Amino acid sequence: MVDTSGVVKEEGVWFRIRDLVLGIPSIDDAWLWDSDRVRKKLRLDGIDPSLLVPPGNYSTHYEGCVFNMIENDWFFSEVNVSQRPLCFFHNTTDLWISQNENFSNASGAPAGGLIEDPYGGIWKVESLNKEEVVLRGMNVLASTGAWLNTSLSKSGIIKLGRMEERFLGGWDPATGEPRGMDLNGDGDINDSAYIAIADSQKAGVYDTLFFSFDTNFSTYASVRDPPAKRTFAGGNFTLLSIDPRANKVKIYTRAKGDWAELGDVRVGDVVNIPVMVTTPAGKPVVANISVSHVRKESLTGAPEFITLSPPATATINGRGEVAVNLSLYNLSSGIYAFEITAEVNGTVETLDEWMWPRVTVRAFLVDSSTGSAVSAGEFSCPCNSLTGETTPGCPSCLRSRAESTSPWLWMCWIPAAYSSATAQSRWTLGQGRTTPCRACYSPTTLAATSST
Ligand SMILES: [Ca+2]
Repeated sequence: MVDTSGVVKEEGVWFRIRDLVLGIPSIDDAWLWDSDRVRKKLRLDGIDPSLLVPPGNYSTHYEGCVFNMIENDWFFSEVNVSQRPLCFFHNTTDLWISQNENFSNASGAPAGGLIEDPYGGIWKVESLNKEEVVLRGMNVLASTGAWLNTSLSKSGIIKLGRMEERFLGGWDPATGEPRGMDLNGDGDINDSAYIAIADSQKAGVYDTLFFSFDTNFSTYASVRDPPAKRTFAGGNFTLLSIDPRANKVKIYTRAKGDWAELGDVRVGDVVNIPVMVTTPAGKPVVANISVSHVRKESLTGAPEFITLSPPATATINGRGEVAVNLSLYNLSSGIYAFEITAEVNGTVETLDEWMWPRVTVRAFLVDSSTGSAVSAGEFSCPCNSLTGETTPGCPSCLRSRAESTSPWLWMCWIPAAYSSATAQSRWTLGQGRTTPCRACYSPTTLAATSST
C-alpha cells in the first residue's frame, strides 16, 4: 500500500490485534517450462561392419549407435552432465546395449524385459522392430537423461523447471525486488535448483513434485502427502499445490506473506491454506484454525457469502495448513475467498476480509497453451520498471503513483483477454524490475489498497 505521496505505508497481509499475529506465509510460483518423456524411439541405421563385434552369431540382426543419449543437453546446463554414447544390437527377439560397437561383453534382455545401460540407466525393452527400438526409461528420462522414478508418471510426460533463488521469497516493497531464498543454505541467493512434476495417479493430473540441485530427482512428494513430507530444501519451502495446467507449482516459505493467492484448483479438489500464528514477538503458538465462511466473487453482482457447515478446522503449532474440501460443500467453479479464524486460549482473531486467501475453482481449463509458461497469462508478463516495456502480447504496464519514490511500483492493467482468474479487466501490482506481475486484485480491492 502507498499513501498519496507514493510512500510505502504497509506491506503484506499481516495484522495484529491483542495477543495474536495471524497471517499467511509467503507464497511463490515456480514455473515448469520444459518437458521430458519416459519413452525413447531409437532408429538403428547400421554400424561399420569392420567395427561391429556382435554378441553372438545371428543371421538376422539390426544395430546402430547413438552419439549421445542426452538429446536435450542444455536444460541442466549449470550441472556438468557428461555425454552418454550408446550402441544397440538386436536379433528381433533380444536387445544388447554397449558403450561402443563391441557387444562381446554387452548386457542383453528380451523384448519386454529390463536392460541396464553402462551409465546406470534401466530401460524396459518395449518393442524391437526392423531398424527401430522403443525403450521406456525406468529410472531415467529419455531426453535430458535426468534420474527419476518413472513409475510415478502415468502419462509418460514429465514437466521440468528451474527455481532460481533470487526470484523466490516474495516481493520486498522496500527494494522493489524479490527477497530471494537461500535454497541450498550456502549463504547467498545466487543458486538455482531444478524441479519436475509427474502425474502419479491419473494421466494428465499432475500431483507429484520432484526437487533436486542436480539431475538426480530422488526427493519427491505428492500434494496429498502431509505438509512435513511436502517440505523441501532443508525446510525452506513446502509444496502447496500444482496448477491444473501443469505449468507451475505453488510453494510457501518460512517467511511472512505478501499475497494470499492460492491459484487454481479443479472442482472437488481439496484446498490447502497455509496459516501462521505467532505472538507479536514472533513466537509460534498452538492455535485452533477454522474456516466457517467463504466469499464467492461475482462478475456481475454482489459477492455471495456462504457458510461452511461444518467448518473446516485444523490445529497448528505456529505454522500449518487448514484443508477445505470443496466437494463437501458443493462448491462449483468460481472464485472463492476464505475467512480464516484463529483461536488461542479463548482469544479469537479473524483475518481481515480483504486479506482472505483466494482460490479459483475451475470446471475446465480455459488456457489452451498447456505446458507453456510464455505469455500464457498475467503471471508470466514482465513489467520492466525502468522502461515500462512488457512482452509483446502481454498486458500493458503503467507506472503507479509511487513512481516518484525509489523503487517504483508498477500497476499493470490486465485486460479481460489476459485475465485467467476473472473474466473482467483488473489491476495487478507489478513486482518491479523485469519480474512478473502478480497478486491480482479485484477493482474494489484496488480502491481499498491504493487509497490514492
Ligand atoms: Ca544459495
